[in-house]
Amino acid sequence: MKRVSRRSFLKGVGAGAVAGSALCAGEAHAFRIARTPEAPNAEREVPSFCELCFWNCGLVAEVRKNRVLSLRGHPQYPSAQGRLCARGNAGAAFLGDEDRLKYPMVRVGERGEGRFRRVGWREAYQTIAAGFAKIKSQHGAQALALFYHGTGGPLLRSMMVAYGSPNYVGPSYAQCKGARNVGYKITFGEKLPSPEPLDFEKTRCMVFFGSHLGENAHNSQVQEFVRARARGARLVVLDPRLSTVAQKADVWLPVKPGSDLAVILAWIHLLLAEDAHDRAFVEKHCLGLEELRAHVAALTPAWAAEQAGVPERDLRAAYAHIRDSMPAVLVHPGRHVSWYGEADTQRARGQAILTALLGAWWAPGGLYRPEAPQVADFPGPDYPDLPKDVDQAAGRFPFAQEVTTNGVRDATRTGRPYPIKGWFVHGTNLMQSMPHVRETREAIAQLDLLAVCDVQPTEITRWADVLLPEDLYLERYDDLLLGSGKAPFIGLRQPAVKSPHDTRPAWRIAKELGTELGVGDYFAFSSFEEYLETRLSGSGTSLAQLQKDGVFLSPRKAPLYLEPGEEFHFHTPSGKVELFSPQLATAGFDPLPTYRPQPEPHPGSFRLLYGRSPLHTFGRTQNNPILFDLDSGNSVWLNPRAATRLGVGDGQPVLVRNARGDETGPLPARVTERMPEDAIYMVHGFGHRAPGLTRTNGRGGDDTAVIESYAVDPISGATGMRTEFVTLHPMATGAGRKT
Ligand SMILES: Nc1nc2c(c(=O)[nH]1)N[C@H]1C(S)=C(S)[C@@H](COP(=O)(O)OP(=O)(O)OC[C@H]3O[C@@H](n4cnc5c(=O)[nH]c(N)nc54)[C@H](O)[C@@H]3O)O[C@H]1N2
Ligand SMILES: Nc1nc2c(c(=O)[nH]1)N[C@H]1C(S)=C(S)[C@@H](COP(=O)(O)OP(=O)(O)OC[C@H]3O[C@@H](n4cnc5c(=O)[nH]c(N)nc54)[C@H](O)[C@@H]3O)O[C@H]1N2
Ligand code: SF4
Ligand SMILES: [Mo]
Repeated sequence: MKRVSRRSFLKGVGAGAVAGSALCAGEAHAFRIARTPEAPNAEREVPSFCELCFWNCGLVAEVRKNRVLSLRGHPQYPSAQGRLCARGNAGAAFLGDEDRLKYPMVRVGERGEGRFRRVGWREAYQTIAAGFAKIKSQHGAQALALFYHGTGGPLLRSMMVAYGSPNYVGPSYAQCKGARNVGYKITFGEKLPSPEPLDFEKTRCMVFFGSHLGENAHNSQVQEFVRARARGARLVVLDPRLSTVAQKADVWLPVKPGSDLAVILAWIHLLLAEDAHDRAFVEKHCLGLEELRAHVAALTPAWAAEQAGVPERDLRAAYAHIRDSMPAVLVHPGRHVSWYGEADTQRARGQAILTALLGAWWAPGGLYRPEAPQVADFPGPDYPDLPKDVDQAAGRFPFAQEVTTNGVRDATRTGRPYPIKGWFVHGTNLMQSMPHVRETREAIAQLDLLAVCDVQPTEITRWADVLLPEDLYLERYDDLLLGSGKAPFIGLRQPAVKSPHDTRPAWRIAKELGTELGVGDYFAFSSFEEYLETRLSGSGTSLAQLQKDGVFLSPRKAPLYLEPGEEFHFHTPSGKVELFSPQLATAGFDPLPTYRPQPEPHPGSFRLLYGRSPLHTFGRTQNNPILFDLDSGNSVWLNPRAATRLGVGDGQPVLVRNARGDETGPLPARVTERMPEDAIYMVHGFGHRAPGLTRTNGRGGDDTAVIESYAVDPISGATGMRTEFVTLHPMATGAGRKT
């Protein structure tokens, strides 16, 4: 086993007894950056924050010369609490990786072929600026779109907005938490921030729908969950798969995929039937109790148990835990919720309504009231009036809070409601993060210009016309981190080391390319230190202080909880918590969440479910030398009876195929009772088809490669992606892997 070999390897390093020749490439690399007892001492410590996922934990880098010796969690950062997760710990291994992007390039071969010529930054900028100017003159600035995900994105967004484009989009909305934010906004008038404002400290009962903590390794959330559980807080988990967190639950409900709402409605039925809901909160703050009561009258536990395929007594036992813990019940709103389309906003509505009835909104042990710190804007000209974005122009997604990646992709493919001809892609690998890869390719084929800014040669970079290499997060400044939570905080990203290559940070690209595009006035700072210092004026801290401390905890202004009886105007049309939603009714949607079962897979096929490895983030860490060494491929989780029917043994290589014939794999079957019979499960992010990622290329399977059917939620615009049915095809054990 890899893990064992690595552990013994590290022990060997400690004893100074490992022969380099005995190591695989990943281990050898790990050795170069591992902190060993013989390693030299650090010359300095640089506080900053992690970018390997968007929890953005504070870190402290131990640095000697131009080398990061180790990373550790920042003790004062609320998101880190003194620790980094495995991914964060391994971050420094990216720095010396020969696979990283090293200089700007322009395409010489066909798009998608990955053949490029090295150029200077000036030529790269001029090529993009000329392409964008041509598109703007022919089609208007709305024909340009920015896809972004990461801390560098907002400055590039300023550049695009200044240039006149309204189409800036991220997969973190439409492929992640969009439907949740819309569901909570419709109900409470507030979307939920990241980190989610979950009061683990005071909770008596936690309820998770999916939310596979421990595999989902959001650092402080995992630590707080562990402390809550150790303190005796109860735990209810709904998940068709026996996830890591489900294994720790008081009650695990192995619901049929997509049936969570039936269970929620039955719990609401019980709360109202027993008159156990928080009457004071509901009377003072909520709209539509009587409509809700009528709506759930027939939705009994027996009905829900049947719909969800779980024992009624377990559903009732879970309810009893919840009721007996009121109001200190933490109903996790979920994060990756783009599962089944419209049902996702409706499920989020169900979770929000349950939270309201429990009196757990802005209440101890439920959801607390988050607060973000205040900083100044950097002064600049007013932004131009923007044309309608593609979704507004098409009159779709009336409740969407952001423009959708899928909306921009559709407009690019079809030219409707208007053509999109240029994309700037920063920090998102659209080939893996958006379902239906063929549609992404069709869209790219319509582009006059595709510029990509990345740090490593992932799939999307192969399609670029111009490829800009960014500094790694340990080498650059970024905009301030405005951390929301119990304690609002300001975090600083600052360089720990200097890039050894011809790479640049996003802020500099925004300023320099912006200048080339004629919008340099928006970036009128002579250094990024000046920009940061200006933004920090009046914030209670300074750049010098942040450079030293890394983080500033600013005092809260509003109380953490809503006081019983306190007047509060919710930001909904009625000013109340809308259990019944008149605005959904007006727009033609169910004003109360209505459960509709998901279709069952055809005989012989499986619903494809997916999730996280604690050792990887999406598709961005598989090639990291240390993380590759620790977890170098995924498997297909499959129920033993299904495996017997197919004649698949544990560990046997299989291909995963959809109805269209798209395939991924081979990857080993993991035959386990932890799966239901009609679904399979894969960790997302493997199965790379990018030769430049020399370690991970071709390893494992890519769920996205076989997700063709996806369900667009007409309310939020998000794409449900657990709607794909696939078949499994065993291969002879030891079959070679496809490249
Ligand atoms: N290590 C690591 N941690 C991460 C990330 C990462 O890439 N790596 N990414 C971060 C990001 S951006 C996000 S959005 C989150 C995503 O992580 P979560 O928000 O936890 O994602 P979910 O989709 O809720 O969880 C996946 C679980 O849902 C279960 N599931 C599938 N279908 C259903 C269903 O119909 N009902 C129920 N109740 N469960 C179902 C699956 O079996 C699986 O256990 O993770 C974050 N944390
Ligand atoms: N099938 C399927 N699709 C999914 C998901 C899933 O579980 N299954 N998860 C969804 C979720 S929850 C989310 S949030 C999205 C995530 O979607 P993405 O954010 O697109 O995630 P990645 O695939 O990791 O792509 C990240 C890209 O950014 C690059 N990168 C990393 N660091 C930097 C940096 O510092 N600067 C720059 N410029 N580039 C950088 C990486 O090399 C990589 O090319 O995917 C969504 N799509
Ligand atoms: S959870 Fe892990 S990968 Fe994410 S920011 Fe924190 S340390 Fe980095
Ligand atoms: Mo996400």
